[in-house]
Amino acid sequence: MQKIKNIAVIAHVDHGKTTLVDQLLQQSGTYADHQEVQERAMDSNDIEKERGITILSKNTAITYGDHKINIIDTPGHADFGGEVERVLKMVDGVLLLVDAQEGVMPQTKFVLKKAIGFGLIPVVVINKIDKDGSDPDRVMDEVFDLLVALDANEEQLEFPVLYAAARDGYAKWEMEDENKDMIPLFDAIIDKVPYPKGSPDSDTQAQVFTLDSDNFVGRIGITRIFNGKIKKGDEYLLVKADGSKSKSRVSKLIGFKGLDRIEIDEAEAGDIVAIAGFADIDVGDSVCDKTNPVALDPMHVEEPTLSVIMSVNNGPLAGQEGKHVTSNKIQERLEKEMETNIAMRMEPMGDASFKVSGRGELQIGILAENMRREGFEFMLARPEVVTKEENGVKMEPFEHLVVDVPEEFQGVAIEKLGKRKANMTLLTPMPDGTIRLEFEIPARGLIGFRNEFLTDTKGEGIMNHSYLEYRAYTGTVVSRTPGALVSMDDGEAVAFSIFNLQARGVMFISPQEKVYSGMVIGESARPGDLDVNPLKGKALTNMRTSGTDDAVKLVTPRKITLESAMEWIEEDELIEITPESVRIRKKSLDPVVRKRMARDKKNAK
Ligand SMILES: Nc1nc2c(ncn2[C@@H]2O[C@H](COP(=O)(O)OP(=O)(O)OP(=O)(O)O)[C@@H](O)[C@H]2O)c(=O)[nH]1
Ligand SMILES: [Mg+2]
Repeated sequence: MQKIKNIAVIAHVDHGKTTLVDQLLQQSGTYADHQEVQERAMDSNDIEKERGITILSKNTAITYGDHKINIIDTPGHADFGGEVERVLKMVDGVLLLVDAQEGVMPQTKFVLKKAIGFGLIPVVVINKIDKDGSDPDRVMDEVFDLLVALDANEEQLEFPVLYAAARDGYAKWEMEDENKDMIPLFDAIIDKVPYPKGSPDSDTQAQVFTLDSDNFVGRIGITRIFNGKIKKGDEYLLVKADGSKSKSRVSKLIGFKGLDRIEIDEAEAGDIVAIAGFADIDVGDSVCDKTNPVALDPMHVEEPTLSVIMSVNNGPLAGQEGKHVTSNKIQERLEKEMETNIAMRMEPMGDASFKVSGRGELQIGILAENMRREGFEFMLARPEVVTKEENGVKMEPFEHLVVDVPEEFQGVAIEKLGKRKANMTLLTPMPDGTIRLEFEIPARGLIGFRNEFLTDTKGEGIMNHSYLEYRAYTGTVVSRTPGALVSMDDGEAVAFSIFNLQARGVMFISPQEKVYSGMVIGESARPGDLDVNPLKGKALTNMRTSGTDDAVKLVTPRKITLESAMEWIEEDELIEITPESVRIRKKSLDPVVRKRMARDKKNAK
């Protein structure tokens, strides 16, 4: 029987997980000599590469001595916490990375809490010790205190600790030790992570934790085998979360080796493999012995906390840029997403609209971004938190928020967050002279906050948050103050009008861009919406947009991205998303209707 170790690498966003996996791959000699490998090799999809973040957890395998180590790299961003939750059940140990300067952050708490809950003993890696501001002793204390706060048992409190600079390729047991290689970390994995339980001689039990597809064999389930064996060509019973069962033959069995996948004939308890041949295989399904099936517990991950209405684009420019624009196409795509993404939900709402729920704006934003890249066109409304009722009390999700600000911005940060119903729990002066403020805040209070915070702190503030728990509803929180500049006509924007409108606020559009009546073309400098005309053209004499002409200087417009729009919009606005454009519009394009609505709202107050 092969000696196997299964580990997941977990941490707050950017603490160096994927970089560490790079080094483990390289230093284990898993790559062939001539193999060219990119930095952060595990971040393989386009959006991951573009943004330098991990979105989907991915697995790889290395050999070290006579051991095989299966490693799952997980995302650190709070919105993808569901990925981490489901992966933790598949491993027997975790490497918990903590940035030697930033220390314990909101998502460190979230992932460690889950790991402790599964009974895992973390191998703590204090990473980035090469950084100037690093303070490994302080960070080590923070990790210990966190484990105590999470009710870790005695065994877990005796967690091993290493100090590392993943980027520079070394890890060591003591700060005084020489900076050499990753061998101490490999040894820690071999010594400290328990071997898989289960037996190859028992009846087969395996569980799917990720889906993949292959052009030749179709759907592939990446599975952890807990008991027994899986053999190519043999028949197994697939048991779904709802208890339904179906028999199929394994048409292809795939093992992992570094970034490669290799066809194998057999795998046994403890290993992680990919199987093909089950047409409707899903995340969470159990693959069982066909005569004596004992299904594993279906996977539970925390429920979504944020939802947004996605609907068919019905604006005047609809259908001009997208390939898939109908309600049917959108529904099909969303249903496909929900099969693999167990942290998200989708519900048709009628009227060609769907409620899509997830962990946060980024998770929903990434789905929307993927869809527009695939040629979809649709609209999104303002994100809303998912409330629920418990014993007759309305509950809403709360987040743990950490902001790091230079001292002079401490006052404004506390004041603004106070208005958003945040409750300060901790204030810590950091070694680099900044102040770390910690809060508990209703998730609602965070919608649209990032922008305001960055402006208030002149771009120097850093904020991080992560899901805490549901608590009693806290009443209204403030939202965006500035109104919108709304176009009152259809056509192409004219430089001269934009030039004149600049005094009224910040523009979102450039000359020649298509606009329509009811489209939001800028942020007003004052509260309350303003209908404006971006088409009023003086003849284009003596005017250029290239900036070479002194006659008209246009300020660069603020770029509207999918995520900045989700942060910015109000309840009566929508984002129009196509493969080529992201526009903001009023829900009601008719100015008369809007006026009436505004008046009714005012009267209601
Ligand atoms: N100074 C320093 N920087 C590091 C070290 N390890 C990683 N980094 C940098 O930290 C940044 C984030 O690294 P990643 O490996 O993408 O971090 P991650 O934890 O995988 O991030 P997510 O998957 O998005 O949560 C990159 O710019 C790395 O080059 C280190 O040891 N020292
Ligand atoms: Mg990563």
